[in-house]
Amino acid sequence: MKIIPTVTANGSWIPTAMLACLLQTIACGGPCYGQTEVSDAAESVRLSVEVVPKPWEAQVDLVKKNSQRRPQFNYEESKVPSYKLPDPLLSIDGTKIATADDWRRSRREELMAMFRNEVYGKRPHAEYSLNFEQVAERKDVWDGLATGRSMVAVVSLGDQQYKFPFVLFVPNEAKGQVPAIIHINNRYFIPLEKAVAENDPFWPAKTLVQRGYATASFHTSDVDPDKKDGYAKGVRAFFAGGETPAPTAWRSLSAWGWGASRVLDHLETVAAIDAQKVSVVGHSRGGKTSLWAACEDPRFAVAYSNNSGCGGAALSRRAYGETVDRITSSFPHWFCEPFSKYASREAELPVDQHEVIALIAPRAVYVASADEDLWADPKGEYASLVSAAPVFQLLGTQAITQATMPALNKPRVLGNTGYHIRSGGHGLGEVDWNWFLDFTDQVVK
Ligand code: GTR
Repeated sequence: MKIIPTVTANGSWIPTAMLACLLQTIACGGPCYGQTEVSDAAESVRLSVEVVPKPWEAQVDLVKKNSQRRPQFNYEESKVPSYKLPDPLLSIDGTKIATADDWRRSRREELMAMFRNEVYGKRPHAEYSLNFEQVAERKDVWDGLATGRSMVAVVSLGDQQYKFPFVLFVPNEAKGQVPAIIHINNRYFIPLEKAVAENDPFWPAKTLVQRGYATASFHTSDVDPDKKDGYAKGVRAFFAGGETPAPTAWRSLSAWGWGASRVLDHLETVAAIDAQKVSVVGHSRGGKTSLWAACEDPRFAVAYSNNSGCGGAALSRRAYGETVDRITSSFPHWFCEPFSKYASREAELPVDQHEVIALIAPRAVYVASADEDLWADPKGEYASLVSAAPVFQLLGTQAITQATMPALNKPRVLGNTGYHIRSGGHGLGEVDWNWFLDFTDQVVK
């Protein structure tokens, strides 16, 4: 048996005589590679080949439609001006960061300070106590697969309390401790009974348990109302005693991330859960939050940002889809005030969003985009992940470095980074979860 390298398409046996002809006629539509096994006896050829599909590009008609609908925003690749990203491995004073120690000792804090001062705001330093109340428990959900609990986090400052609810499922019959997933629900609160009765695709608790994970979910607005004028009722006002927030004080995205950390505080006390293996997951504004939550809290082992776009995974300097101008005027409660001064002056930002991803390294980060969600700039989300790779590498893990996008519906994973772009629009559903869980299985199980 000889092995002849060749280019071809399916997996069938053909006579060798046909091979040359076949090679001429196959239209690969992109680079192809593979191997052909030639059987001496049968004079036939085993074609075992992989055709590499084309990197993702935005659908032409969608670009047109979006450009017409929102002419003040750019959707055309040819109109993205060139930009230069700040180097995550270059300190403000010009020192090159050459070792993992340099990163940990100085550069990481320098970047954190810039993101706190300019983008997400600074969290308060407050001595508070934290308790968890169990409101309800069901030990036998899904035919005994899991125990479900309805919980309330109680944050106390003196005699004042701030409470927010969350729901937790823990697998019943796991061998050893299980990894867990904290879901930041930016849409609605899913109570225990509802989560048991319906496997909501946005937070498919049953699927996650079936895949061997414990999982908890809370609603963003229960921590800090997702409204321009919601401040007074949220945890930020609670900590500030109702005072007007300083321009650089934390805003809602950071407050929601803080909420995810409080849920993690609880998971650390659950014996069945391995608290070293907890992922934080969010979609859209929740995806912006999950990234920042993992920057602020190094206990998160994995961050998953789904269709997070501007202020999340997407690069601010890449002028495509949603802009700093638009996001800071539509959602002024998400980012601290200085962020808005970079509207139409993104090149002056001292940081860009690839550095949010870099701040999570060497822990795992998975970014997901959607084919029709051009507003979130899939290319900017992918470029951001790739531009963080030097930091993952410096810290001793592999990361995706390929500049070209993967094809539609072809997840790409390398080391502690993963990415996919799936068919369809803005949303978090079964397909995203499945690919994300495949990744998490590899990095934490
Ligand atoms: C959009 C917004 C995005 C994104 C999204 C969401 O309207 O422009 O930045 O976060 O909402 O959270 O659903």
